[in-house]
Amino acid sequence: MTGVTSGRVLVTGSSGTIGRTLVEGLPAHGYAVRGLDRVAPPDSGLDALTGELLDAALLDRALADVHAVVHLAAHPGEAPLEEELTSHVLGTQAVLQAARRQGIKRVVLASSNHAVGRTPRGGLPDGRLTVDVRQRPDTFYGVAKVALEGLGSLYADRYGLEVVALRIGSFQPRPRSRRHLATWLSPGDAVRLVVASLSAPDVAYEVVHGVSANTRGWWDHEPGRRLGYLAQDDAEAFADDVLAVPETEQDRRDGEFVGGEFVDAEYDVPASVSPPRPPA
Ligand code: 15L
Repeated sequence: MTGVTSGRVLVTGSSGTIGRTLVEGLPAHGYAVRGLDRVAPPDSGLDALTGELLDAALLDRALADVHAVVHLAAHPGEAPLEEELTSHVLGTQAVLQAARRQGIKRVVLASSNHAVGRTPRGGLPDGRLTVDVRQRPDTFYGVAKVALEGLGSLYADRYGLEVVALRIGSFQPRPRSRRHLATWLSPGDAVRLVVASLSAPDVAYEVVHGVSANTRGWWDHEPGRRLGYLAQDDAEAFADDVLAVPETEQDRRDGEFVGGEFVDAEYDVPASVSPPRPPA
């Protein structure tokens, strides 16, 4: 199996923060980008469609003449379970089904560290977080990301799709907290990570960490390296600024679990709302 090293790539969530970074960054690596988002793109020159992921006809149009998909579109934080499942699970299944219909094999999925966010740092072998730890969500958002990974695995095993699930840390222009000194994913590394995920040969189903080469990082880089992801940025370059702000109780708690503040009880939300929002 060869990877996708050129051609057209659909980026869902192309108006979001990571999406805009990929729209800008992927062309330099030989890809033509098509966007899909419920929000019209800020760049009117982009080949883009606007609408909802659960619109199968729209997805078929979006995936026509496309060689691979990077699926980012979803609600990026905590919400009631119905909303999370609609956004991450039904939305992802819609994309995977459309990829099958259009004969597209390579699909990169945006998972999150919150799929394993309740993992305590203490007690990890060698203090390293590996991608094979028990799925241990810290929120309904994390539960939905666990299910997204499950769907990716199912579509790889059952239908032969080539799926890379990215457990993304903290995607930010620059690290803003002590936790980010370990969890930061820089914009440049996000592009490198996606390029590696698209172009790596021999992918069936892979989970990789989406973090930069942070001096204070503790998440295993090996699965990413195997795909060819060589992170270049290090949050340490911003450590003086971050550490100039006095440490808070939240900072201290943030270091105890993978998911940082998502683990806190304040992230609890009402168990039910109606009606659920359609996915981004
Ligand atoms: C995520 O998955 C969220 O989408 C983002 O809002 C951040 O909270 C990030 O994780 C993080 O853990 O820093």
